Amino acid sequence: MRHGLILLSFLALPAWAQVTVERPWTRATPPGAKVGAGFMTLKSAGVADRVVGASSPAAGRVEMHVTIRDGDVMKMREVKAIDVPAGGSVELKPGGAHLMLMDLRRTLKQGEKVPLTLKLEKGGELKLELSVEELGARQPAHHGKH
Ligand SMILES: [Cu+2]
Repeated sequence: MRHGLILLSFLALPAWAQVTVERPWTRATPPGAKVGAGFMTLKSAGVADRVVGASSPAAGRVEMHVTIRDGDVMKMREVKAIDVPAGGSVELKPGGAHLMLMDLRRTLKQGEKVPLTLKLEKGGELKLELSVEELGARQPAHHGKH
């Protein structure tokens, strides 16, 4: 009897377990930096979903950005959602879509982990950790104040 109950609770995985995250990472920031970026690959084994928000204790707020080419200049624009296709994946990477950690509360140091929560339209909250990699130069120009 007891054995049966344990089995049942194990099978009752929430439906949102469909979206998974691979290799979430960010870059170390120079002292005093106010913004950082978050990258990862989002995969859906089932239905399509969308990232509709994100937050981190390390940042005042987290925005979702896409990178667009404007002549010779790469610019970032905030978007309301990032789509994860059904049975497919979307890669957040330098020069493409990414998360933007705004109003950083501290310096991000190489080797540490930064907690981050993604809010999925269907899947609810997904908690993960960005591994902080070395300060890289491959950073597109920012628009406006950041
Ligand atoms: Cu950005």
